[in-house]
Amino acid sequence: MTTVQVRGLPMLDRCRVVGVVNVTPDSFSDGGEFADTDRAVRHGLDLMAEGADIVDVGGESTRPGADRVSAEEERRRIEPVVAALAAAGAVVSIDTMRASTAAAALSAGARIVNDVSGGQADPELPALVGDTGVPYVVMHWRAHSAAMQQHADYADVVDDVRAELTKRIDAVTAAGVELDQVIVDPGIGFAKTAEHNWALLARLDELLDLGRPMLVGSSRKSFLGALLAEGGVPRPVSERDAATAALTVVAAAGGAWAVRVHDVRPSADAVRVVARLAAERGEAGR
Ligand code: PMM
Repeated sequence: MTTVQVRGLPMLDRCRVVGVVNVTPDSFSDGGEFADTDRAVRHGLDLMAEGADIVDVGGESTRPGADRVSAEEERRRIEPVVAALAAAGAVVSIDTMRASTAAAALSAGARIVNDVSGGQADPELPALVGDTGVPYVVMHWRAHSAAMQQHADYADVVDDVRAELTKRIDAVTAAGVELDQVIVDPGIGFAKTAEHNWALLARLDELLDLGRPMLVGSSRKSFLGALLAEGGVPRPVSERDAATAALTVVAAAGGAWAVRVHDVRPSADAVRVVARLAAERGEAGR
């Protein structure tokens, strides 16, 4: 169990649940469904009602093979959604690799920056996070989505991810981010095969050695579709939520600080079950 504090966020006796609000027409799991502002806001409010501790708003798909959207389009998508959800009392994180988008979201009320590139896509983003002092999710990442699966090459995926995350922590702290702002993320599905994802999930404890809180995002990803395939046909995205909740149990019991999921209610229940058992065993919160 990690009891490491993140600056500006309350301690909790359980793993947090981050609900996903993708404001994109092309995201792999809920693509198009919430592209319009009102629907995205309503979706975020629903996730809060289901028990999300944080809502993560993103305007650019990171689905394998996805092309980038312009900074202007990304900002246009996320700004009103962030503003409405923050006004409704949500703790909003902004899922972006761009400093300009993050700055707009922070002005609109976001309180956390979730950078899937771990500071690599836009060197101005770590500096902005350093200046503003907000919590910063630093994910393991090797390349933009269009090319990332060509980079799924590791000697030992857990050792390599840990070493690369260590370098990213060093880089963002050199750029002005304080260590108590940093949350790490193994980047499940980003430049990784299904085998790599399973190895990381089986050995999460080795990533906790980094000494920072860890966020895990496995929700509905294709390695679950492959695991549950029938007759060679992957389980559809819409039918991967029970497996996702099972991984929430694994991550929470393994000491994760947060899980990032699309279907909030089952994971919100799961983290409470895990916390109750941890309390029964006399283990500390995080
Ligand atoms: N995965 C996706 C998007 N953003 N952010 C973090 N920190 N960790 C993740 O694993 C992650 C992320 C891709 O999933 P989506 O397209 O369903 O949102």
